[in-house]
Amino acid sequence: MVREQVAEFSVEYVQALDEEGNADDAELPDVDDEQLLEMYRLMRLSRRVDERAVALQRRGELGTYAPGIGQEAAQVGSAIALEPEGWMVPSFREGAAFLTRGTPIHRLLWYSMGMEEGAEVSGSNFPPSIPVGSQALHASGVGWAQEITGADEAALAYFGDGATSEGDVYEAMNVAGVLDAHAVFLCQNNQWAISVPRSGQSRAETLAQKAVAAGIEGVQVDGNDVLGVLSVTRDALESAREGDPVLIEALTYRRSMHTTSDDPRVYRTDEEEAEWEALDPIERFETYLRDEDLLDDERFEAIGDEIEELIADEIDRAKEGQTRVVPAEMFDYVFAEAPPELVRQKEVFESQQSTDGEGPTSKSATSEEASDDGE
Ligand SMILES: Cc1ncc(C[n+]2csc(CCOP(=O)(O)OP(=O)(O)O)c2C)c(N)n1
Ligand SMILES: [Mg+2]
Repeated sequence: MVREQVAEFSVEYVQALDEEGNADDAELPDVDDEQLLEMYRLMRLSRRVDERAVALQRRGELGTYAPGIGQEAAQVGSAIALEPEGWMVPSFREGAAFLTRGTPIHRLLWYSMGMEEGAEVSGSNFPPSIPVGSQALHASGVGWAQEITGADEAALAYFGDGATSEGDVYEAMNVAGVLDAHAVFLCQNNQWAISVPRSGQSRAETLAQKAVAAGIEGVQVDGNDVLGVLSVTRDALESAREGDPVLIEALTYRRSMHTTSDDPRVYRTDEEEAEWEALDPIERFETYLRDEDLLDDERFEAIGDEIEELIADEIDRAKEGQTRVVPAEMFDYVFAEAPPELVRQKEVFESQQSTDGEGPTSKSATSEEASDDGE
């Protein structure tokens, strides 16, 4: 009889900035001062956009919105690592990543206002993907194409902890491994999938180890440490460009609601929220920047003022541009030629709308009286 160990694995955890904002020089990525400040600005901008968007939804000016509050480091750090030519393949909570990739705020708002224009492919960014985990397969496809054409680029897929329980994500990693796809899979483990906690998602000690079955590398990073995320994602993209896909598990926390249709108070405790509040990614980075003499009170204020002004302008622009909302458009644009079943569903939907007396709506820009400053 033979009995021997035939495989073993371990998972590394990376952190460049600790919980108090102290840097580990060995793990610091190569970034200049200007880039550091830009990352900080993007993190604050994303948070304010989320706060304002939730306030707009509460006043009926926006549809469902999924804020990424608490996940700014995981998104900004990784999106900075992705070169502009690299493909971003997001899920539905990637506002900060979109902003980092240069998507204007009004376009993000249009998506939640029901304007198809908000879902257009822009630059090398895929539109948000609502079916959980499905976009991981799209990233494998893009990454495979890059391998075939010999492109020196890679695709970066975003998904959550909950998505790692979906077959799509396993399939995506597996096929990426087999085909040498230029793909990085970034799991933002924000501890919750709506009301299902991480412990209810998988018995696996880490989500990064889910890479092992696909034969690809898996690594864990402190997802509230923007510099650690940047460093790990850069390395992963470099490896992916060589045909070696990587799964990154970024440990973070969804500090706000799942979406504006959710109330987390019914399934989680104040103590847990307070614990993670103390680990906030923006404050940690701010401490680091102040210690490095890159940030003082004056600059802090100036960045905040500039952000408020930009968001106010962009909200106006979103409202002015929201000239029409055509719900039946949800049946368009996925297929070049709609399959018969979809054509049938669209007809039923449109006939129901006309009997309800609710045809395609036309909404003109409204001026706003109430305050929507999100406070
Ligand atoms: C295939 C599929 N199943 C269920 C849903 C409903 N749903 C939307 S988000 C979500 C939880 C996702 O959790 P996670 O992957 O951790 O991402 P997070 O929302 O935390 O960013 C579920 C179940 C969906 N959109 N798609
Ligand atoms: Mg989650």
